Amino acid sequence: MSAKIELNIPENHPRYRAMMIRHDMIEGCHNKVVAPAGLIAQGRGEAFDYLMGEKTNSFADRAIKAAAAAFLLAEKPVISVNGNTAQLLPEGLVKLSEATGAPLEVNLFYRAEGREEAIEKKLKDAGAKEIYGIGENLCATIPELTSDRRLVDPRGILVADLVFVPLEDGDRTEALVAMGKKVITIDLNPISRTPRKAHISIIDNLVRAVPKMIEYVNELKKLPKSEIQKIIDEYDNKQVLRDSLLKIADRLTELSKEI
Ligand code: PTJ
Repeated sequence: MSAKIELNIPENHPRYRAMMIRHDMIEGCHNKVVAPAGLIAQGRGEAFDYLMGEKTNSFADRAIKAAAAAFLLAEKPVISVNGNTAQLLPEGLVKLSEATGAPLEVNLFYRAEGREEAIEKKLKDAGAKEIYGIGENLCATIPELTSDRRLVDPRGILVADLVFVPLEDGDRTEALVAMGKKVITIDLNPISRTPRKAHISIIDNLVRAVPKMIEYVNELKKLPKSEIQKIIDEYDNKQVLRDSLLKIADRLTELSKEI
């Protein structure tokens, strides 16, 4: 099967961007960066994005700001990268890593031959210099986990005090929280176990949230530590989750009136 898809989507199509991303993900699947199940995950994300108006809502903005603050106060932050995130926003992940000083660590749920290398190449092409979690460096385990996500880099996730796990499955989030680590996630599905278990849950699309997070990191860097700490102290993750569900409910009510 050819990896190239002939696209004929007019730029004025109302869902042009989402459709281009969809096809880029399919391309990523042919190139082994994205797991086949990653396409299903992308579709689920798209559905929730659609329900929330395909924009960064104020509850997501609050979480993005708190996440930026948490990165700045962490001693050993790490950015966990899976196939979907590597395909969706490789340059964004590299820039976030540079802005925060947090290394990128590849951590996969679906380990298949060639995937690790394909993701490493994707990140290196985007400018990454060092990537954790590759080859022989994948030699530590998280004992609380049984999936392949248990394999980690002893310099990264194993010893991190903060782990950023965008587009994650619930098991590892729970395990990382149980290990005493601060966990930040991005997940468009507020009902999913990951955002319910994480400390900071960004209910937004990765492609919008990460660039915004980089902006906040660069802005907050100029503040004294006490003010950065205040942002975290005042942050309420449960309220963010509630607001995101209410947003979906309100939007459905509005839409029902238009019919
Ligand atoms: O590359 P691997 O092998 O590590 O596998 C990665 C996937 C994503 C396939 C794996 O972690 C998985 O199966 O994840 P889940 O359990 O499907 O969860 C992914 C979550 O991300 C879902 O709740 C989606 O709604 C959400 N999601 C998908 N696309 C986006 C998103 N959230 C934010 N932005 C997106 N673009």
